[in-house]
Amino acid sequence: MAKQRSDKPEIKPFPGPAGGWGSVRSLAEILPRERVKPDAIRQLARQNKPDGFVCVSCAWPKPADHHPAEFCEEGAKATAWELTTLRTTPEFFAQHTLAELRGWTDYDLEQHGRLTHPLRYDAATDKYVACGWEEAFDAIGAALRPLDPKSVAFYSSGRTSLEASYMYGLMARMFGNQNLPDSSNMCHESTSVGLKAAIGVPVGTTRLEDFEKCDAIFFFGQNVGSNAPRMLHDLRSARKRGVEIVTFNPLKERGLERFTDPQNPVEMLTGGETAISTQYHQVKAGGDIAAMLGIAKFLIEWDDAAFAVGDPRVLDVEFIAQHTQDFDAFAAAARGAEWAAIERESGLARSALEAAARVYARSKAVMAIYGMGLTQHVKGVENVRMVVNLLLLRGNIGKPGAGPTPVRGHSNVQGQRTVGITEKTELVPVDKLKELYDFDPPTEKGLDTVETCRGVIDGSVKAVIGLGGNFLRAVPETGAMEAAWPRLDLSVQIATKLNRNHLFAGKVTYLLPCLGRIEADLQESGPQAVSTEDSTSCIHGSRGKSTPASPHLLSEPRIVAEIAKRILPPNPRLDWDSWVADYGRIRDAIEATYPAIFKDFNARLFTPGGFWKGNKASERLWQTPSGRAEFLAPTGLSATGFADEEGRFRLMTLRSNDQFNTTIYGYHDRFRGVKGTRDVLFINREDMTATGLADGQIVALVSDAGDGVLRRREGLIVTPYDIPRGCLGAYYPEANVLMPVEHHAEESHVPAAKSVPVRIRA
Ligand SMILES: Nc1nc2c(c(=O)[nH]1)N[C@H]1C(S)=C(S)[C@@H](COP(=O)(O)OP(=O)(O)OC[C@H]3O[C@@H](n4cnc5c(=O)[nH]c(N)nc54)[C@H](O)[C@@H]3O)O[C@H]1N2
Ligand SMILES: Nc1nc2c(c(=O)[nH]1)N[C@H]1C(S)=C(S)[C@@H](COP(=O)(O)OP(=O)(O)OC[C@H]3O[C@@H](n4cnc5c(=O)[nH]c(N)nc54)[C@H](O)[C@@H]3O)O[C@H]1N2
Ligand SMILES: [Mo]
Repeated sequence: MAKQRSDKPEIKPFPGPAGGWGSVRSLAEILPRERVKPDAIRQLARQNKPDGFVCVSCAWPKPADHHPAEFCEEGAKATAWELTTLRTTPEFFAQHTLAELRGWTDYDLEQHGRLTHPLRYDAATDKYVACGWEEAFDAIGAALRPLDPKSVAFYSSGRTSLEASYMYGLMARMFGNQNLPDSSNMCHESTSVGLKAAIGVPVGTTRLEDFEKCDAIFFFGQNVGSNAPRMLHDLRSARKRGVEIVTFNPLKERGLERFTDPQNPVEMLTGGETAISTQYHQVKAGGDIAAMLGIAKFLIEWDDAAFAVGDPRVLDVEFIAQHTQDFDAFAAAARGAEWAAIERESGLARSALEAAARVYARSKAVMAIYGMGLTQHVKGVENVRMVVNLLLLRGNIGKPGAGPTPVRGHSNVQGQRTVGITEKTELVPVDKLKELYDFDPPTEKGLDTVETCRGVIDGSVKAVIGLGGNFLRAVPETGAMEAAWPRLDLSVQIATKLNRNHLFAGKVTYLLPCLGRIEADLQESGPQAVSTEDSTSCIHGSRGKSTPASPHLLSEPRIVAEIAKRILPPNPRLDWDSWVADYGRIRDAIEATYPAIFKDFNARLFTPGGFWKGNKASERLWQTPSGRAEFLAPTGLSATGFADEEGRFRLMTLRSNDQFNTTIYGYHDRFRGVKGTRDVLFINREDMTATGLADGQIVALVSDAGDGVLRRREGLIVTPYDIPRGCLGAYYPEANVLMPVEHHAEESHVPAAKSVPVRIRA
């Protein structure tokens, strides 16, 4: 097995840009390491192209006029990860007990390759054994049928196609619940809640062409170089037009500093790079509300002054009067905020915020791009509302080149919510479902991710089905969750590779291997395509062509249909088999359920650049209770949800440049200069000295949530780093053991992974 953790990790600053030769070298390492099939390179050429496949990595939009190679280093890694020739077979499981495998790292588990056979857990030997598909489905049905539907959770991860997601949500509702927790609950749920309340749509309002029309971009808490690298092309062209990019991030992330386009031979050969951010503000973790309020305070004060002397206004007063609600309360909060408190909470000087406000004031069209640095806080929804407040001040929503631009995570995470993966009744066309399928859809709110965790821990959740993902590893409170998992009556995981969730068995446990999106999916009517929705609400078809990793794999729609048939009474209105035979029929059903969005779905499936599902807020039609866009005065200046105390730090749990969520591709976080390890604790040098620690010393972190629960992560290497004082950084998911399940965003329940209260133990 290719272990590449080293005993002597190397931690030193990386001098290069994002992209550039570093990304080419990284690819040259990953392709052989995954021992990809010979056709992988041919598959890469089909990535993100019309009639090709939609990249299985991030959700950044796929342009209509694509590059010759419309993929990035990270996308290529994701493709190679799926097209590896390595296999995790029944022979492998015959050699290893789950107890033993629990001692392996996430990297080693997945690096062993694709799952090949359906597997049943055998408690007597503590091993997985191969089983037949019929046996698995029958046993799953037999375990589920007697359970109270309310005690079953149907988790899904945001990679799953629109087709499989629609079937999965429908199956849960027909079974009798809306317990549909998904990865979005840990991710952009703060966006879905915040934007919906503020502007009436749960998604961003911008599209790719807005990059060509904006004058400024405000960029909060998203690590573009690692997590949405294709956006670097859009940022680079914007910069070349003179667009100002003002970034707020506690860390100096390389992709936000400078970029060399690996697809531009001149840049590559001459070492040319584009500086990305024109201002870089190292805000404290949890300090964005204060920072944005500071900017708003300047704008409002300048506007007051302009008004007094009859100068042109700084705010878009017409827009505010015509389109918004509660401006006065927000303006009062901004006027009333003290500079000393703003500076303290944001960690930024008043002069720095003034510089940012100047850019904002002189720009006619501003995009606000953001990611997990805003959503994963106790006040994550308020963070999102502050982004909207800022945009509304100058009418920066619903005009070209302007608007909120949340950067979604998984390639179809936004789409899942569009087609019914949600625990919230108001997001589901209940009447339509009733009319189409002649049943009474449940109306009681279902369980989200945090509530599912609570339920697993307190025993009220008795079965968990996971359609993709690595639930047990991605959630908070992993210690208690792992301890509680064996009490489940049923644990079913549908997956492509072995991960840590699979190593915890319930009383009845199945691990079901499925096709990946890049693989050919052959059903009765012929080869099938699936579809996804990107971050800008464009819907794309995706056709896999690569030979499946094993002849025993089933597609996700087929697996869902087989489970559905075992747990639901026959329904003359719904023939699961015919849907599986031809996915076009699933799309017809999606169209029938959501006619406005999916009109002529099958005909439009392979529209270059995707087809847009529309967005009322971008037309300045506000589907809010007031019929207007809503300002919201923040309830406080800090997003952390806890008080500062001597010795208490704000831990940010971070992704490296060499992982996709819980999938660890390798141990090289190139941009941050970390090689050979993930056991790193980033700390400000002055904090390191003040706490009496030394560079390279091994320490532990303990949670400091004040709830008396001992949560501890050992073996972290103290690494002095350019990070604001009082903040720490460590890698996700290894740090999740430190996260209390109750430490989550207030309205959205997104675990507050970007400021976890911790203490250092030497
Ligand atoms: N290659 C790759 N691509 C991915 C993923 C991956 O793991 N690997 N994951 C996918 C998924 S599911 C998602 S959700 C996205 C995640 O992509 P991101 O949204 O970029 O998420 P993170 O990597 O967690 O990093 C968030 C950034 O926020 C900063 N930050 C932390 N706290 C704060 C704060 O309080 N304020 C501000 N302003 N910034 C802060 C961190 O320094 C970091 O740069 O990427 C998707 N794409
Ligand atoms: N501390 C901390 N915790 C976090 C975060 C954080 O920033 N910090 N981020 C959160 C976020 S934003 C997210 S989105 C979640 C991610 O949570 P999840 O989406 O649950 O996790 P992933 O790591 O993306 O899932 C990886 C697994 O998916 C399976 N898989 C891959 N491809 C396929 C496929 O095509 N079909 C099927 N059925 N399975 C497949 C593989 O078996 C692989 O092991 O984690 C959250 N947790
Ligand atoms: Mo995510």
